[in-house]
Amino acid sequence: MGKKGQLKDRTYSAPVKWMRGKGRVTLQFGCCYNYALDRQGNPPGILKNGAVDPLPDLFKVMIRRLVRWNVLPPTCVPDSCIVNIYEKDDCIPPHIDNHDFVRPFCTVSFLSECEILFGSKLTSVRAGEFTGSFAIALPVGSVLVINGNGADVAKHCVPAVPSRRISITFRKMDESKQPNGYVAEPDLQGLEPFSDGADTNSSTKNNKNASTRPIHTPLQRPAFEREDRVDKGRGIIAERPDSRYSSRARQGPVNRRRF
Ligand SMILES: O=C(O)CCC(=O)C(=O)O
Repeated sequence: MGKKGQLKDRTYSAPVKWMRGKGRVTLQFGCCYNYALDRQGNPPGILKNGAVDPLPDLFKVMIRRLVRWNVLPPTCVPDSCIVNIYEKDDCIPPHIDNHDFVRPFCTVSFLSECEILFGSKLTSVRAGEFTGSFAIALPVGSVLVINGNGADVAKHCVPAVPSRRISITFRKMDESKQPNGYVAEPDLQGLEPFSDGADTNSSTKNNKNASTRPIHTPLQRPAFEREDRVDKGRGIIAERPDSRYSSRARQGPVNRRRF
């Protein structure tokens, strides 16, 4: 749809692949932001007037689950996201997510596993390859929550990926940074996390006629609730959907390794 021009101006972006590691395709929903100063002189951050499409319904389903399953707090219900489409050897260079977005935020991984690298100093060793102090695996279907020092002190990057991969990074905008004319999504308001054993679905709580059938049945519980990997000191929480996928978190210098 992006290629066919069926999306708003700033939703789809496909930079020219002028060297290894460059050229990741992105789709932005809810708002458009710059990683760096652009040709029009807009500084890094959320553009006040960038025309993008609203969050697709399926992404709103994911957001509701992220909050109801306690992955993100109800104070940080995402209202925007970026989809990164990496072909083999594409990367995302070291960065700290702009403070136009509140913390925590999270990224969900699809199609293939790769690693994300964290460190206050991430060094480029050659096109698409970096060294840093901490690497964490991002298995298919995993959710990585980034908060605290992991979001604000350490930079992060995804070095050149071994094969096609898609990630969706969900973030909530700082209210003062919302684009002009922004209208909050009505179906993302009033979300509350489930509490164990109770049906705290807000539509059930607020609507006396709503079904009282518990919707938090064992089958619907996410398997990864039992498989969390938490590194709260660094502000990084990784959750994986099941144990089929390997999980590795490395500490200490990661030297001249291809990630
Ligand atoms: O692809 C990823 O998992 C990370 C994406 C990311 O860092 C970003 O969108 O700012």
